[in-house]
Amino acid sequence: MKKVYTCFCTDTIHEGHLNIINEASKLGEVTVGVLSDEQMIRYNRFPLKTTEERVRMCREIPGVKDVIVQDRIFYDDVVQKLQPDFIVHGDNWSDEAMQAIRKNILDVTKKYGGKLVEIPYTHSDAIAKADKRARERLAMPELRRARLRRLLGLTPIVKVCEVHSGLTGLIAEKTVVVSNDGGIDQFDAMWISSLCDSTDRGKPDIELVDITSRLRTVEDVTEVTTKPIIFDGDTGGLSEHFVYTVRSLERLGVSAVIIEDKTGLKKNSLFGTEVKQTQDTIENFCDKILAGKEAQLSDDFMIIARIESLILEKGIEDALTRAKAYVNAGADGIMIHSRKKDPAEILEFCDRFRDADQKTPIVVVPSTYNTITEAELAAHGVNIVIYANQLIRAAFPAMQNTAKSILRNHRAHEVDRDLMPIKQIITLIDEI
Ligand code: SPV
Ligand code: MG
Repeated sequence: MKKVYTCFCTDTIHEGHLNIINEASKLGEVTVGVLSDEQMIRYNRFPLKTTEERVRMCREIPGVKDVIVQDRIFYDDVVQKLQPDFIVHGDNWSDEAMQAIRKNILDVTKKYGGKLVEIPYTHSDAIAKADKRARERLAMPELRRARLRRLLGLTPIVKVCEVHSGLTGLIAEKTVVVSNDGGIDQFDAMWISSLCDSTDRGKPDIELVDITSRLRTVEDVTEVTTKPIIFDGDTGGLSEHFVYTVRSLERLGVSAVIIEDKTGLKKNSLFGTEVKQTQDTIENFCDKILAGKEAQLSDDFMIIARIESLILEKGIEDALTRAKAYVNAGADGIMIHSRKKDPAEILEFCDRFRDADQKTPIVVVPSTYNTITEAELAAHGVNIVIYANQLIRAAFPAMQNTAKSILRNHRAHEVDRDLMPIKQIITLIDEI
């Protein structure tokens, strides 16, 4: 009997999968690989069912002899172990990630004489609808909100991209690449930055954009995405106001709010001591955290305390004292910020904080110390990395140069080669 292998990364079995099993069983005895949760989130979408539930689901498919967990998106390990005569896959190699997987299968099967059998993909309205529904379920507030905590247990470091609109939300949601180290990667979550939300409205980052407008941005993003959201709550305002913000964010399905320990007129942290900024007292800030935790209705929402001691040059001891106090007051995580180019002070803080506290998640925003890699941050105990402003910093110069070119040339012809084709912009929203 020949050995046949196919891998599923799905929560629901539909006629397309049944067709694959049907075709596969004509070739021999079928083993189904179930892609692990850890790999599903790098390559596909967040699974609605756990790995174990998906294994059970595949065991029930008639014609399946065995089910195993495939814990890498690339087939090398599992195929070298099983040495199947045939690997069966749909012929829907539509993007760079899928093509990298196909190349990997061809490379690994060549080594021992296995064969890739490509089955025409089953296109049907029912499948497309089921797939769309499954995606849309992920956007439901209860499901979306809980997923940040689940991500913390699933991946060495949660990668978060700044978004400030529906369009940037779609970029964070849908961009999947083959990374330079050969893996497949995508962002895990989104950051609604106060800097970028303000900048997009042409306003300074001084808590001038009111909370109702900020929540409108959250809604613009939630309407078209499914990934978890971390909201930049600035100082949180008065405790009496912060409790309303917490409830509103929970209702919208936001997973976490980060509030910073500053008071009075807030300025962007990256100004550091160049402008007047006042750090809150430990007591006041702890009271605010406590008020937020008491107001919170769901178990999964997180209030993360952001420490500005390094930004305001108060030193690591002060940052560590505050971190301890904020965790004791109920903070579900600590964000430590720095505007140095060198990550040394951040790493020292993380190492010392981790020595005393192995549990509380650490969040960092490496905007200035941007040579550090995610793996290095994770090695120092960091759990969440936020890329806080790169999308808007990319967009502004591109738009400004376009405006300049039109003015200089008294026409738009010269700049056209730098732009997305008209045909693409009118279909973009359906395609991305
Ligand atoms: C933001 O993105 O708005 C932040 C991070 O709060 S920073 O701009 O570095 O202060
Ligand atoms: Mg901010």
